[in-house]
Amino acid sequence: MKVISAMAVMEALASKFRGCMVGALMGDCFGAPFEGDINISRSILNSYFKRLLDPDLKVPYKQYTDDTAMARCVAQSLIDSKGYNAKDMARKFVKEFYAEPNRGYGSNIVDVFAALRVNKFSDVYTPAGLQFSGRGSFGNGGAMRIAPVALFCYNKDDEEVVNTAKDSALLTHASRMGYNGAILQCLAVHLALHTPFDKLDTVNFVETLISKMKKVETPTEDDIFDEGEEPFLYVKKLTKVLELMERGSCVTNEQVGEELGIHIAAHLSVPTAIYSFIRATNPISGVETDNPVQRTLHYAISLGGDTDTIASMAGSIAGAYYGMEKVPENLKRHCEALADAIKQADQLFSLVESGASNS
Ligand code: R7I
Ligand code: MG
Ligand code: MG
Repeated sequence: MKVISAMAVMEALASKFRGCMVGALMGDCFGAPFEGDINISRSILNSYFKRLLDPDLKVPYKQYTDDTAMARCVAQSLIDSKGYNAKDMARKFVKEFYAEPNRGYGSNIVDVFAALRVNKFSDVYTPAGLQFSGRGSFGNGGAMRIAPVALFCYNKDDEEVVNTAKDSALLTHASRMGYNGAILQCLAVHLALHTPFDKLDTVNFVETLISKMKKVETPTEDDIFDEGEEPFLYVKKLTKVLELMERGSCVTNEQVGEELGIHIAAHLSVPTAIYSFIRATNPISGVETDNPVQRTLHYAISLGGDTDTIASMAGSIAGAYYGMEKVPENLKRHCEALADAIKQADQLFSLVESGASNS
């Protein structure tokens, strides 16, 4: 029997932390130029990636957008505070936004930043609650930035993963659809981190997420559902993911768009990102690469719509599962602030390794 040393196990985990942060960054940087496009041809994307992979190519960095700008704040806040600190995280979001407002933020979240600035962080949750006539935003902004929470909570139980994901999302996204999307994305990254490379059973992966989301979405007596809002929305979406998986490689981009969504709403993008990760565990017709991380990004972007966010969320799950070894060197070097993503991944890993994140 092969004996794996404790050191090798820790190295593999550190690689998963890096892969997660870098996968998220790559999805954002490489997906951003296509945001809003519909059904992008696989051959265009083959040329796009082939060009980037050329070791001699010298071009400006692909810039990151709000997805990464906010994920960097989440990571830095967890690192600085050694835990979730609502006021610190909100302050970092607002400072970051006013320093660089042109990163493609959602059109409504900027009102939350303005209100937080006015109330001087005396009440960090109320501004998000007032969005959309008091229902809160269902945008995917809470989910797109959640990967560092999954890393920080590596050793925590589901209840703490869920609570930390929910609280951090509530700073900007008070709608159940918005924060539950963040919870699902966080659970998916967390599960990918805990799944050793080569031990992935894709059906089991989704079924595990379904059983976790069943608990999360069980209504309490205080829950009020708006007209048209379904209970167990994410459980239903994940069940649809299982159905698409059963249909195999004949599922078209149009069908994914219709049945799961490619939209900025969390419920129309988080399940799509999970499906992209799973679909790309096998070769995909027309996608010219043997590398599973690149395949995940390529496939997620090819779906169109909210490409930066869906590719970023899919990339963070893929990176958390495959680890940094599978991230193509010649791709990642084109991302703005790559070194920061690696540094934050290492700092989060150190917190987990030292036990500082357990206090
Ligand atoms: O969720 P959020 O941070 O936006 C993230 C998206 C990502 O794709 C980023 O890459 C960036 O492009 O934006 O920002 P919000 O402003 O809270 O939500 C985004 C959008 O979702 C809003 O501007 C609305 O168009 C829509 N939306 C809603 N529309 C109707 N009713 C969110 N909630 C509602 C709602 O309750
Ligand atoms: Mg963006
Ligand atoms: Mg987006």
